[in-house]
Amino acid sequence: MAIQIEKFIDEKDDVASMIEWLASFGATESNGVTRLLYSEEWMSAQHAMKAKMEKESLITYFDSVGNMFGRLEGTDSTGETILTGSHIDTVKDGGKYDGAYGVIASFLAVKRLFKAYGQPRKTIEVVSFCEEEGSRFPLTFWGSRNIKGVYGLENVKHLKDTEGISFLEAMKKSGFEPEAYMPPVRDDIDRFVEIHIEQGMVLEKNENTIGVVSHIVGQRRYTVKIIGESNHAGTTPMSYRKDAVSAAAEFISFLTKKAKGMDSDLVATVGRMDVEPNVPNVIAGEVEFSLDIRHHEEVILDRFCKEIFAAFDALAKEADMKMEISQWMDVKPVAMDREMNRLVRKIAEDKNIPYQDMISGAGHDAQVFGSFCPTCLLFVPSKDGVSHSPKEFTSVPDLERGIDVLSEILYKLAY
Ligand code: HGY
Ligand code: MN
Ligand code: MN
Repeated sequence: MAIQIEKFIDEKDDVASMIEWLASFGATESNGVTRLLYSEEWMSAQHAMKAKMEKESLITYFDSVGNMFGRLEGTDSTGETILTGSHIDTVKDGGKYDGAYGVIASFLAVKRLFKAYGQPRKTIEVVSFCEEEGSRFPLTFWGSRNIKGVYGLENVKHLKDTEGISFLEAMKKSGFEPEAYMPPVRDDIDRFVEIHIEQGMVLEKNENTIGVVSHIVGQRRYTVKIIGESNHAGTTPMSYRKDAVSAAAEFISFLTKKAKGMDSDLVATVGRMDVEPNVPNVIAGEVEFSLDIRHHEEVILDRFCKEIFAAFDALAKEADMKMEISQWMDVKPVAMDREMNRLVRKIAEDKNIPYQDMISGAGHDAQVFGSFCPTCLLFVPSKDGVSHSPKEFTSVPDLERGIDVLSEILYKLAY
């Protein structure tokens, strides 16, 4: 895959220009971005970001799964590294800021610190994680979970995307040879700092600019398959049908009512649905849908999942249909580091930037690191709380104040 990146290196390096520049890799007609793991757009974005970092004299490199790093060596030889960054992949037709802002902000913060103070005491690395969303293959946090040794090739060798392309094929095609895979586990990461758009409406509603995340919710994702019987839409009486779509509709309306009734912080989403044979005059023989369930308390997640799957089982039996449930994500709720959050609040106060503590309803790479090292996650506001959409937007002043606070945190940690 030929990567032509020279033309990108001399862009202006202010945050607004860089957001637009990075969004040009995978730009969609609706002014959104689709940059799926190991796609051409993904590859070009990683290489272009790498070239930017090289231009600022960072030592850049890829690990064996496509995480890309820009390293600013520290003077002391403890070997400990302060890692900062976010993910480069996006959802389909997503926004320009989700993940990308964190990579760009970390790069601009380190560039600013290097220009102002030279070499840090502790090494700082900017990371552009290869994948966080789970939007191409049914697996999330492929980048950060490799760095923490939670994932390896074992977890992906059977996976295929919706076009039937295997994970390993896609990995190889984008230049990361599975045969050459070396577990990119890092044990030198002393702290991890991520800045990200909030993707919700809390900060905007409360007129705050910085969100100091106390916890990131736990998340479980499943694929539910209902096997009925396809038949003629005109000649099959209602009582003789095994209609997979009407069964799925019953499951989903049960699930939605249950979620609303159990706990105001519980969210349950069916985002993807495939119907077979998916034609108007045939009763659906099969339906497969995704399930995304989140809460910041494990005990609520457990209770909700137990109750809905028991009910699904009973509904399937009653309708004399088969049901298969496969779980492909189970991320625990994770608390962020209190010490680092105290530092963030102090910095925001000193800079007169309005802030608040909050819980993250979105998943982030910070929750992978949070169980291994002191980690903090900062938010900047999302206009109207919209995200995972081309309408995603954050104002330039908010983007810049986020970089001000991030620069200060990195200064305190590494200089
Ligand atoms: O889906 C999420 O929570 C995140 O945007 N990956
Ligand atoms: Mn994200
Ligand atoms: Mn996202």
